[in-house]
Amino acid sequence: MQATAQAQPNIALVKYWGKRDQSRNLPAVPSLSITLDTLWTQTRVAFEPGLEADRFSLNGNAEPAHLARVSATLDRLRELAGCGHSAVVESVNNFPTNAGLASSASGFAALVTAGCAALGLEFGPGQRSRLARLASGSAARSIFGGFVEMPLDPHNDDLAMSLLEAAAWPLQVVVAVTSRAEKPTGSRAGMLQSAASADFYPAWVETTPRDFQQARAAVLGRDFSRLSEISEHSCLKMHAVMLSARPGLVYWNSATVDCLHRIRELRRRGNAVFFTVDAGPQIKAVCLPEHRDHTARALAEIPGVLEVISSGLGAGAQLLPAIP
Ligand code: 2P0
Repeated sequence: MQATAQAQPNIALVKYWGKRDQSRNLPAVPSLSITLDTLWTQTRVAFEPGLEADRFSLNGNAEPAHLARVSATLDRLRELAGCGHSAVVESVNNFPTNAGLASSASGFAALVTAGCAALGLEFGPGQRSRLARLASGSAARSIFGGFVEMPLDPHNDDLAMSLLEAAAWPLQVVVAVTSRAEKPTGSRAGMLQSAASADFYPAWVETTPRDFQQARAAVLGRDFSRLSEISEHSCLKMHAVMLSARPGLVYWNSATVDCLHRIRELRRRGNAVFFTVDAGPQIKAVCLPEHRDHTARALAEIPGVLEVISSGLGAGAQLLPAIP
């Protein structure tokens, strides 16, 4: 009754921000993402008869703050499997947690994949994506590799699905880490605050389906320049919504802004690169492979950039062999 799985974070190029149904955790807007390969979460789940309550550790430390969401996800799996045992969940991230690097995406995708296997639930990626979405909207996308879309489904619960395999358009991502601190406002709280108070939120919900369709077409047509334009627009529009909340949500620091300008300068000088920023201060530069090293060097030189991590596009969540 144990299994270990690995999942990678994904970076949204058309962002998910806001929910149309909180209890079913359904997004207010469609989203499109790329799954990374260098950053990962590995999670071992072991259901143990006689254990009094679930236990959760991250990087070797007990994490009571995250236990409720982990247990809620395990409860859904236990119900499906007819199992009453509590579980020990041990997770390891090889990147900063809760700092805008999509750790909840890789974390819950790995948890669902390992938890299903440990309980003998032989679910395909669609069913696991649905379970992951209930835990965290972006986690639904990390079940899949490469380019992933999550359209809105007006009749059913939304499911993420593969749009294009990683090998079909092997973009690179350079992540500039500008802070390792946990962000002050988590995504879930930030989304609720935005929906409740941001003047720009209705425009966001109205216009994102158009951005999604255009980004989808750009990916299928391998049109980097069009994808750059739409992705930067979606990112900046999401941050405009955050800034227009009351109180305004400012996830950037000065290095974030310096990186953003540097990436636009690199593009003006002929590099195929664009930026995106999530609910945190890290900058992600998405580029063609031949422009990766130059981009990484340029971002590493910016004061306030603590670390630069390069990644290709990777696979979806998968089981790992048991550690002997
Ligand atoms: C995204 N983010 O599309 C956007 C961009 C953050 C900024 O999806 O409430 O942690 O668990 O469904 O998945 C982060 O949202 O939120 C997120 P919940 P989640 O990647």
